[in-house]
Amino acid sequence: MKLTARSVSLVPIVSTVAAAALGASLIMAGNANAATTLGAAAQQSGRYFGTAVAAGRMGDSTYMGILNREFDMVTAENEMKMDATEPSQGRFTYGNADRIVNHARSRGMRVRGHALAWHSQQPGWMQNMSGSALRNAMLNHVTQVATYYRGKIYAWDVVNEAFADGSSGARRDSNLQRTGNDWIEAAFRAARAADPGAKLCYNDYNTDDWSHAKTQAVYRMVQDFKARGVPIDCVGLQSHFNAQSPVPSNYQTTLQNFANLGVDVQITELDIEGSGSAQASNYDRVTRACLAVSRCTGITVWGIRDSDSWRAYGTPLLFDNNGNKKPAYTSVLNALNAGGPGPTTTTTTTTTTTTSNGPGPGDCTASVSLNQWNEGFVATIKVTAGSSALKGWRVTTTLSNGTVTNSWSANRSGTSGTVNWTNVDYNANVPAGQSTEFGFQGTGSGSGLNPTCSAS
Ligand code: G2I
Repeated sequence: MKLTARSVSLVPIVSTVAAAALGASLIMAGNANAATTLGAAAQQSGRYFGTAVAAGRMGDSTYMGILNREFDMVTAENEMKMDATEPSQGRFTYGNADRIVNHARSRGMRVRGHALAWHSQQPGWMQNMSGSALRNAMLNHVTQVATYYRGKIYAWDVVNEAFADGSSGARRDSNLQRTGNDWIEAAFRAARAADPGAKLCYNDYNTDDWSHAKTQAVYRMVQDFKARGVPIDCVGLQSHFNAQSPVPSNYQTTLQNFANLGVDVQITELDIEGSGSAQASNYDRVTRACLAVSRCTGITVWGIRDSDSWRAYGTPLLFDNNGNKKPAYTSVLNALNAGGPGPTTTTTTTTTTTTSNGPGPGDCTASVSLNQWNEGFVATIKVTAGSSALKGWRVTTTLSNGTVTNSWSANRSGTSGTVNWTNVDYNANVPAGQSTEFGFQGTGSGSGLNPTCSAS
């Protein structure tokens, strides 16, 4: 970065503060402080950059190296779908999903859950069901899976691809749709009850062009849900683009219009067929559109290398088959580094406070991780045993300006002011040095919780 004569000559006529700001902006323009990975670059504006991960590729060191280096959000490509998690009715299997979730969380990446209810990739037993039996089976599936992952998922695609393509603006016909038009809101309510801390999204494709009937239909559903208090927090635009379905010129308008309904918007499965500078420029446009919309909270690409893609023939991703960065990668990184306003109506702050309770056996400490937005918060409290195992524990929190509306994995007394929490049966025993977590959701502010822990 060169300081030009023009910028130097400005210094004497601006205040010290302005001069400092000028210096900072020049440094940014010269990219001296630019982030060098997608996740870090997205974080500069409070956003995330994610990818789809396939459990079957987790033994591939090139794949894992790129995943661990570049991304801070993960979506299981197939492993959390209905056929994977409930292969026979009432028998839930989470092995492959857990491998992905545990890897992500151990690396500090967050997880988007995909997907709780969908007409596709249903297990065989569900494909043959109808009516109230199917409705109940679907709701049970949503409840069980969202409960199993409670506290671990940033956002769930609660319902995926429920609208028809083409000009009808109608719901897609499916066995789920035939259980009644309210199946979508029923799924959202079940998901909220099961995991009140997760953002709940409706996710679809071909909803990128504002003028399309399908986009308009999804918009009207979200508008209706917001008006009637159906719990929905976000809309996912899959954004699979190619020559037949290019990045629309009104893409940013679409993102903004959804956001204006009072939901977050996420680009959930981005891939753009093509190569070279044409592909790079399309990726640049999509990234900039998200950055220009304050409630566009993050972007996920649908795979890592071209060869990992569901449509590898279209070379639609940011890394080539050998794991090398493509021009598209550089354009996304540069666009992210150029920044944009962070989410305004939803600010996520994570604060950790640790309070110890003196030396000796049976002690514990408690720390809080707080996700605060304008109207409310979710607090996750971690209880860690001291030098000997806990057989039961009690945590006290202070809620000066907030009220608890929901809690999980602990017994509670009180909803505001001093609120006391004790273990439930299954998390009473905590081995020495190990931790367990409980959580709660509230309205107002969750700051100043200052948890203290004692053995009981
Ligand atoms: O089709 C692209 C995406 C559209 N939106 C929803 C996403 O969930 C969907 O992902 C794709 C996966 O990328 C594919 O990997 O969903 C496909 C199925 O709908 C996935 O394909 C399936 C194959 O159809 C199966 O034959 C295969 O066993 O992947 C499975 C696991 O490799």
